[in-house]
Amino acid sequence: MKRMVSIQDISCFGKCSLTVALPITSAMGIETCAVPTAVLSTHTGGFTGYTYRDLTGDIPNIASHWKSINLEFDAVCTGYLGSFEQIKIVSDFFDDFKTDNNLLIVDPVMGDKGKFYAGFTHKFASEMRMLCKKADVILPNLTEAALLLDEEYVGENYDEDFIKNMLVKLSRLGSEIVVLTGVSFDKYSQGVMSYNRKTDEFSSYFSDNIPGYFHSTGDVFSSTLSGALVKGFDMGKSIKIAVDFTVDCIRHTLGSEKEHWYGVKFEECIPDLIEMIK
Ligand code: PXL
Repeated sequence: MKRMVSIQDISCFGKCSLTVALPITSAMGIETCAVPTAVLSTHTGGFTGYTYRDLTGDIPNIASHWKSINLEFDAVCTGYLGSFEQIKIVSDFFDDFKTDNNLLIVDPVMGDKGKFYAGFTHKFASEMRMLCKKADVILPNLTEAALLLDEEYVGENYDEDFIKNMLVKLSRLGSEIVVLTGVSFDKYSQGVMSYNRKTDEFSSYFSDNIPGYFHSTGDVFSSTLSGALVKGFDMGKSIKIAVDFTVDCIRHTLGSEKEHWYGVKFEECIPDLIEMIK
């Protein structure tokens, strides 16, 4: 059985981060171990008055206990990190658990639609570059890519050459593979473009562009992609599974966006995911 670690917050209500990663990767048949970076009563995307308990100090203790019982992982995946200080601690966690065969996957969660999520700063973005350097795979959206490269967010004003150039620059941060999400060259389709620095190859996969904003779809995508890679699917197939499942979850939520504005109804789509990985 494959085993991975997911390092991100637990938002008790709101369906993102760990409450998305655990059920999705478990459904894929992977033993997933959680390192919660913070406990929030809800996520920060549209709620006010949420509680926030920082767990930075717990992470090194969890790591040293796990080392003492010789735990090993097929992948270590990171998402929302709650504080600037956590990036360094997660970087030490990578050093503790990197092996010759496992994957370090970083989703540099910082913002979307050209804006930082609540509480994030340019200082955080520059520290995040350091974590991306250690990763095997990074999964930024276009906003996070611009922040990592310290460039202007261009909105929808880009073409394929611009994205390819961005992918190459992102790979120079240090990771072998870059998967850029939320790429759309026309109003009908949206998907991802990726670049492998070792083989110098680009690839892309697009699905239907569904108008609207759906919270936490980045977390659904990154959990599914990480799970598929851990299961042993190649990058192309893993991207296809992750995009198709994310779009499936969005379609399933259409029509109930009013009550379900805070996250997609991924739970009802889990049987489809199990079919996709058969
Ligand atoms: O989905 C990214 C995310 C994760 N965790 C928390 C968030 C967000 C985005 O808003 O607020 C706590």
